[in-house]
Amino acid sequence: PQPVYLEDYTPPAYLVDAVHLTFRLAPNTTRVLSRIEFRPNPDATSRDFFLHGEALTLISARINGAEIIPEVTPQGLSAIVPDAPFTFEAEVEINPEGNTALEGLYMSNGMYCTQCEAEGFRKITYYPDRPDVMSIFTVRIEGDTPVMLSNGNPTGSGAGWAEWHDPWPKPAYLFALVAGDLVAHPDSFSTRSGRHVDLNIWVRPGDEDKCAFGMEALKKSMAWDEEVYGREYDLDLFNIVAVDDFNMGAMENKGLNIFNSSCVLSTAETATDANFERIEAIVAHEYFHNWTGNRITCRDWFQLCLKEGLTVYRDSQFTADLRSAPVKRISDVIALRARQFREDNGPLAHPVRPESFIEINNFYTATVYEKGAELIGMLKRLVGDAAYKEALDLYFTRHDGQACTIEDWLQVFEDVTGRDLSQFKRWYSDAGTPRLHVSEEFNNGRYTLHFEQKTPPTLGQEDKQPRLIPIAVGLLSPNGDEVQPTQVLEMTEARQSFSFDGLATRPIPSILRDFSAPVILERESSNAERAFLLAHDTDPFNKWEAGRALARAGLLAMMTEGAAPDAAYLDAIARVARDDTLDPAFRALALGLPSEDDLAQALFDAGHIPDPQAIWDALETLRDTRAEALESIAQDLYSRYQVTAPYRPDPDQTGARALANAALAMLSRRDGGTRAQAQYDAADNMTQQLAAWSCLLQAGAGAAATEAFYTQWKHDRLVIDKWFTLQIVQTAPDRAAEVAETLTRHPDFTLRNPNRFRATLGALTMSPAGFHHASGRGYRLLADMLIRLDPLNPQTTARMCSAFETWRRYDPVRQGMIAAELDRILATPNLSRDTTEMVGRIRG
Ligand code: HT7
Ligand code: ZN
Repeated sequence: PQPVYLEDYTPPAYLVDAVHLTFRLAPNTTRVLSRIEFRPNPDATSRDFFLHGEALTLISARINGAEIIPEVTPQGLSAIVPDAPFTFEAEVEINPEGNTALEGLYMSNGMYCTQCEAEGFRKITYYPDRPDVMSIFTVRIEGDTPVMLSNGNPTGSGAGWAEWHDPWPKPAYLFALVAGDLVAHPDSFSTRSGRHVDLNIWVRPGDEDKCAFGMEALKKSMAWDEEVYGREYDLDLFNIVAVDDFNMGAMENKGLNIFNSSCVLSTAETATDANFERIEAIVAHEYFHNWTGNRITCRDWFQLCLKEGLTVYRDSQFTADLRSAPVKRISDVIALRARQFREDNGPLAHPVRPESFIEINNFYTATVYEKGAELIGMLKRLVGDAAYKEALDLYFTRHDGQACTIEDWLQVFEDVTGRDLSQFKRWYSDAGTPRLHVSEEFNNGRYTLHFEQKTPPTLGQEDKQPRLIPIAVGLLSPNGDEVQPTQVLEMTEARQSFSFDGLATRPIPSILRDFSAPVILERESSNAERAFLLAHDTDPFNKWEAGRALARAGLLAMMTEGAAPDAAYLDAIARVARDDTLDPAFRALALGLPSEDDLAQALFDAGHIPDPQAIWDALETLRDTRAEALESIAQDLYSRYQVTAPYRPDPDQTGARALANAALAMLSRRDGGTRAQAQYDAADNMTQQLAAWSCLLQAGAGAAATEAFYTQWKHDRLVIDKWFTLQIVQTAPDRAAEVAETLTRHPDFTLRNPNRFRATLGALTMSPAGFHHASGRGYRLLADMLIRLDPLNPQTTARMCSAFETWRRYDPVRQGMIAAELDRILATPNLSRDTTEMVGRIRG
């Protein structure tokens, strides 16, 4: 397959004024009748008429009522058409039941549903399946299911049929249809201009009691978008449907969002605090797309970050407003480093706006989403809150109803501020994470920070020009007072210095506060200074960062110098744990340790070959030592932070449970799991039950709970996903692959459900010491399963291949084993385009 290039963009030859679709639903033989009103695009450079279409059986086609015999290939249909507006009609047959790729129209547990982003509509009917062709959709559904839904507003229904009309022009990727035996959890919302909106969450019968939290999240999102961005909802109806078999989290189809059931269904008994928070964020994310994505969409898929980066940024703001802003920022940076920095540092590195792709589904990445969101945050920091608001207002009025580019986005900021943002644009075009080196000097009351920025070469981008980096800096005096409040330095050169005058003593700098730019900060520091910042920094992010750096330095010394666990770290972290003035959720985060992957990269950067088992051993030693050193603190926290009130997934209770369960994890290393067993037996919610079971497994005392958990929850797919995952992540490295392999033979394991595949194989890759075990069994198992999954579901297969992306940092034996597995995958006959592209890029 040939790559597509951003620079080759040409406008569509024909525009679509209206499209009428009729679906005659049948599991294996659904008929789709289309009537599409085309008109030549005055801006086009060609008059060739081509409609995308894949896996369709063409029954008939007509132009202006006259039957035609078009030229049909596996990619689509071409025909000779009039040089004036015309009507194109077609009838095609498709097979939803046989569609295991979960793209286009497919069936999940007897329910018909669609997934059209990015290029799935072409599996439903012949159409110009590109986001810059926006049209008004009218849909008729015929079938024998009780509920039949599509986008927009219902316009009529009767026995065996329903009709829908969406008044807002949209690209085909936002089309949706759902039909099945569904029940609604209804509610309503009044917009600030007084529009009454009916809201529903549609679920399978039996799941009605799992919708209340998602519905509250939806109403909060609607109110927040009005208040913060001035954006109102624009239809009389907003539907959400929960689907069990889904490739990703959720999809923002106009007026008919479709959700992976794991991202919307919840009860106290079945979902953890983390699940609740994720559900709230995803409901918000999809809702926010109504303006950033749907009303203003992307001109082409290279512009994906235009909607995704902005919408991730908006959902982060929403969570920060509703919950704790510092805790949200720290959690986001942990995730950014774990997924995006890792991607940017390996063979899958690509710009936030890629310049070419073979399969667009492979570019729904942490770089496009999370780094894309970081770019919005940097812009806001650079122009200030007021100008950001003005620019967004201008964006919404200027581009409503359009398919836009990153140039359009940056232009509104330039117009509002008068700034030239051409240097900032490099953040969109250049791959790789900049390394920001800093050294300092103090002379006669003048303190100077010398910065140097360098971005390592990435494939096809050898030399990188300096970027505009906003660096938020504060200064502390040695007694802990802040002598320079946060100031944003704008670095534009490869090397640049900034001075602060009038200082009585050499200050301690707090650099990159709030993680003001997605860079790797390189600075010589001492453990004493890290402990000082952990104790005194007024910036919560850098306070947490100092603790993390202290832990990492200690772990690296253990691995490279055979040092004992660092007493300075144990001391400093004990002080944080005991400090009741600090938010419990912050303290729980501070008690976290660098991940195995994080340490592997740190070792690699320091010139060592990381040994996954040695990393795991060092972490275990530190955890054991810390459990001993902090035992009485842990006892105190565990008893004081028990939540006795009825379960609520709110920030206060969530923070208290996080801290108490961090304490339980320490205590279980001392008491063999006695307290964890008591918590397991008494738990009335999943957060407490899962935390307790996890501690029991860790303490080697989890067998009874493992059995009891399965017996209690075997009827609930989402909870059983947790059962698969936890057993694997809590198994010691030498047996993790074996346990995962055994679970792939469990009767509840299936390749047809992406959640279950991720719960099992994804869990193995989340345990680096197990996945990278010297036996190579982890690599073999993953490759075997990817080869089996690929013919069924290429999208999920390709995404999971990224487990191999860090392979070049390991020793020659591991590299040899991984290369052999990658080659085995690549040699598989009929390997999908998705997986071929991913494995090819990883293999290099
Ligand atoms: N815009 C959506 C991205 C998406 C997707 C979702 C579900 C299944 C397949 C998908 N392909 C692309 C989700 C979002 O970012 O909101
Ligand atoms: Zn999105």
